[in-house]
Amino acid sequence: MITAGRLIVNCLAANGVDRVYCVPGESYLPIFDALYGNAIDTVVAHHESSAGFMALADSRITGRVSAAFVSRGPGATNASIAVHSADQDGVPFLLFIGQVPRKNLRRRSFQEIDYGKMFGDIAKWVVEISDSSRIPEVMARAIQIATAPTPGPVVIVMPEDMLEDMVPPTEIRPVVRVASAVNAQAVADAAALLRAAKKPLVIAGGELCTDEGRAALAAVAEAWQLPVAASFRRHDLFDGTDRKFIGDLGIQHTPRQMEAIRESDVVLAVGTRLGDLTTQGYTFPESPFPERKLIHVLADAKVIGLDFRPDVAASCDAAAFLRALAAASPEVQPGREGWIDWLRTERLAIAAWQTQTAPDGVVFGNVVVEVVKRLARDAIVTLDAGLSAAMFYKHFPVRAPQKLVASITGVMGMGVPGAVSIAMRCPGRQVVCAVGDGSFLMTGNELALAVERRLPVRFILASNKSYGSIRLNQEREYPGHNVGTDLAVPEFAALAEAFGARGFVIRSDADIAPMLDAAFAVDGPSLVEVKTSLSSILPKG
Ligand SMILES: Cc1ncc(C[n+]2csc(CCOP(=O)(O)OP(=O)(O)O)c2C)c(N)n1
Repeated sequence: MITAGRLIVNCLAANGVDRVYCVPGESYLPIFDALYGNAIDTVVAHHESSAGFMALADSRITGRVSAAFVSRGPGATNASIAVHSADQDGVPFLLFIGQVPRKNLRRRSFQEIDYGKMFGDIAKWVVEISDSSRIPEVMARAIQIATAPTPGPVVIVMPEDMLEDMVPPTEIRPVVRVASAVNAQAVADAAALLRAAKKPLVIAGGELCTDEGRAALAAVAEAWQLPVAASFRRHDLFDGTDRKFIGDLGIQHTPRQMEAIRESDVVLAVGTRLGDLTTQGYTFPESPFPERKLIHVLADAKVIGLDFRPDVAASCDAAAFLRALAAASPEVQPGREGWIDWLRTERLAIAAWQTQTAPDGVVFGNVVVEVVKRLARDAIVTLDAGLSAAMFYKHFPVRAPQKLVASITGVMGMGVPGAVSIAMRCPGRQVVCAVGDGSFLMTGNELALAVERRLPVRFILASNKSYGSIRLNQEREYPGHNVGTDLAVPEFAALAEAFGARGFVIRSDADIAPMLDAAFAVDGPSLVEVKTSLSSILPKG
């Protein structure tokens, strides 16, 4: 016989989980006992939000389910941010929470929360394991639900006394991936619409965030000569230097660019849930009845048709559909070159950068273009929230195998922990993290982990002493009334040194190249603090 805690860990191992993220709590000690001497790598975070963010970033790289363990009450509330992000980003994530002993349940006992109520709106499933004999079944169900389209978070609650139950050492079999067939009629109908299209456009989403998804997207765009937009913040789905790529659909458009995009007569939305930001508040395509032909392909059938009535709809693996479509006798209407060039010109107008100066610090865009020049062909860049991220979305043309990892939901705090877990997952690959001062001060303490594991991550920190993105909106809406957006900050390079990393400071444009070169050459983690201009990002005049 083995403990219930050990059986839970065995279930994870059998399903390919080789690393777990945690902040310890006395409420789940038998789990640690099972992890002791185990091949699973236990990563100890400095805050439960970071443990969750690290797991999410790990999943984004591996495509597999990830797991974090936290304690009840305070630990669970700290971790809730990652559950919300996993839900919005569609990431398969298991959050394990220690719970009060079964005899104390529903008595409002010490640090008790009813997690079904707490996570009811943001998790795909919340389960409290009160009967340890059901662990194999509950774990299989949890992983199946977390990984099924659209992937998302499952919360598993473990009463502490249950973890000590002795149970048989059941041999665990991993969950299976459900195959979904591509419907030949839907492919033929989509092909017919594309053959007649004068101004087609692809909107590609997160379901294509795999090597095979990217390859299928590239193949269909080439075969049919289709311009491609990524859904909100999914820039790394398509070669950013390809003339058919027009960036993401989201919040950074010029009116001229949106005018061009709205000219499209057939939209192939593939692997995307067509959320509010991608669809410009449900106006492109128009909800509920689009003013153009809509082909919607998504594994998650529950989403199709809710907001937009498609002309062709298919619920299947997005990459498989695209492979079939690429082979469905493509024909391209005359004038396609001009359509692609028009869209590309508007994209390049946004992506262009000219060196700027400002009286109150370095203009961050000047640094971004120099960072991009130093990125390796297989670099992985993690972004946090804020204006520093916005500059990378505009000015970093990602090309596979390069990757861009950021929370689609715009949460602050994922950049640093995400970079740390990705560096652990991908030794030998260059990992760069861009982060604002506000976001760094939320979870930047994971620098300690980067130092402990000697991870050569490059942290590029834009310090404008402000919650800059909010300040920008505040200035627009309430000019001069600046309350709540100034930020007290430390000397970040010195802070990095105190953690045991190397710290560098960019105070002027002349520092940019030498400081980046020095930081990129460090054997171990390095942080570049950029004394960033705030005035340059505020509304002019
Ligand atoms: C956890 C969380 N809290 C608050 C927000 C709202 N918010 C979005 S961006 C932002 C400011 C980010 O500041 P900073 O990291 O310094 O970047 P900057 O915008 O100055 O470049 C805030 C407060 C959020 N997205 N996530």
